[in-house]
Amino acid sequence: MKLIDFRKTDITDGFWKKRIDTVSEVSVYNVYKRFKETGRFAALNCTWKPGDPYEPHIFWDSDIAKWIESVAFIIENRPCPDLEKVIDDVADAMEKNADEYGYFNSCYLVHDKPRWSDRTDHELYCAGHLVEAAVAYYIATGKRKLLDMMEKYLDYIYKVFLVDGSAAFKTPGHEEIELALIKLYDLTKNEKYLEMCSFFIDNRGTPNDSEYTGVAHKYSQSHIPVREQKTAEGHCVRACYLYTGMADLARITDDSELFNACKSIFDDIINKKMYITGGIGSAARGEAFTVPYDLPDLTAYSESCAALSLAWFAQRMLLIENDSKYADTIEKVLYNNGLSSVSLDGKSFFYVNPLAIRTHLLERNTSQVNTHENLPITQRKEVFDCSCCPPNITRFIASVADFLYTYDDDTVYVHQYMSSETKTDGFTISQKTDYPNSGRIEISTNNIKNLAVRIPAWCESFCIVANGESADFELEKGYAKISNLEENSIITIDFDVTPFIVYPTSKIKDYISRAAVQRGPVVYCAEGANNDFSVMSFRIDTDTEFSEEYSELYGTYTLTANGRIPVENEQLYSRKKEEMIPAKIKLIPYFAFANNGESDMEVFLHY
Ligand code: FUB
Ligand code: ZN
Repeated sequence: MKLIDFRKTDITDGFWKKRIDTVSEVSVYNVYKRFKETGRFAALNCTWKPGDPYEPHIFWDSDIAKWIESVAFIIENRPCPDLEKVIDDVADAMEKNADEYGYFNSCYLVHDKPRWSDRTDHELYCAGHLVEAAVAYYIATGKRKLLDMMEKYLDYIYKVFLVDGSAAFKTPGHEEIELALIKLYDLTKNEKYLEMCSFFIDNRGTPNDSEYTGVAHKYSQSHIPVREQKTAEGHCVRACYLYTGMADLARITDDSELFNACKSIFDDIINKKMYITGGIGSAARGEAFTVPYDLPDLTAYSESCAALSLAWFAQRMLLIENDSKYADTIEKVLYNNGLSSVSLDGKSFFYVNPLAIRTHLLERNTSQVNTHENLPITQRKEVFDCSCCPPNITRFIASVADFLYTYDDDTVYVHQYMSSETKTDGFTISQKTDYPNSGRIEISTNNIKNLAVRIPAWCESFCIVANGESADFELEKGYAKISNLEENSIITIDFDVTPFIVYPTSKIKDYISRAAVQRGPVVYCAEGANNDFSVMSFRIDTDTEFSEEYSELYGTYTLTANGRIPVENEQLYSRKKEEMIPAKIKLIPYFAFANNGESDMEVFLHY
């Protein structure tokens, strides 16, 4: 399948337009300011010396690169000459400081450390992000400086790794360059980039991969060759960046062995290791996947970058196989962990996205210095020492329309629902919808023969009308396929978005006798700030009716549900069951938690 690039789509209004506006008007400027204040832009001048403040860090270049990419995506639709000037200055600084081979890494250039000596030091990771930035900036502006520099740099990497084999390692400790090489290949069609991508993918976890093989290196997916990997292991962002590159390579080279590895890894994630919010990563230690069904809410790691990387992995799988599980996963990320990563005002970010906050436990963190509980922070921040997430979120939201459609000669697949207008390759398609607030989507098509629309996994009842009549469709792997459309057609879909209860499997021990609430794709949570009782001790009536109230602030509904709370009592243990009295709980979308001060929060409520 082919992707309809986000550049061909205009998100016209509704839920996502507001998010894109906030990212374009607030977030991207705020991230710039914070990166400037913290020395990240100045580092590119490579003038830092020991004793100076703001010592360049091994992946600051990648922070800047993701920010550049975000701006490049934004200026496709709205000019930002001020930000473009910043990028041009970055390109000048890089050009000035790159060495004769095109090598550029602001951290390595100012430190006296031999290059390509330490696999964990992110040189290839930074190069990969800079390649992505260069491609995006070139596409947006036609300016070649960054792109030419990165092509020269890649020639050097090719020589060091593929020709001379002179680096101390074969594959990067943090994957990223693999998928970046594919983006550059897509732009240039230069086979050399495919060869490099295969090299980094196929050497991983083999005896060639220097001393980094063995069980201990599940962390960087180096325990066995990637084609033999069947389960998602190790550091989640590394993992999903690798899987994204693997799926890209499998598609382009028609490599079914590689694709099958991706398939079983993907299934392992969504069936055993994914949070209801689309988050991944159950352990702070190693920022990693752990064992199946280990999905603690309070100590969830669920790094923002990890959820985004899962969405990108799923998107690449959709280009190979039309199965709605991929787009369902993307939708989970979009409306939950993806959006919770950024505050409603667009200024601050979560790195870790927990599914519960119990404020009284925070004391445990501070009472004894040496027994840190690793509880996630409870409020978003504008910048982190390790600030990989903020510019990742801005580029993700700025290019969100990338998730809408794929197509081939026969059929256009609609994966996500957003008010939008798209013009591409001889056909047009537009959507009018207030999704996810309403389940109604009106799709207008021109010159599309067959249309396949995703029926979300959460949806139990829907109807489809094509050109005024109840549509004939075939259900195939989660898509309703409507064939032989008229040249100009209007398809109206109605999904039932009545709120519902979600029961987790009891294999997830943390959630036994607990359930979550969802409305359409949006997962809800209860916050202490909106309820005058402990949200953890609330028991929800599983047959509750929900009442809904639209919130301008959230851009969607808040819900109220019925249940019970215990009557206050002094006994720590008793032979008598606690007395319960009726109570109503207010629920807000999970993505909006922690926008109202520090507060308890629960996604899974007891029943
Ligand atoms: O190492 C670069 C980035 O920093 C990773 O992707 C994140 O998990 C964070 O550790
Ligand atoms: Zn991150």
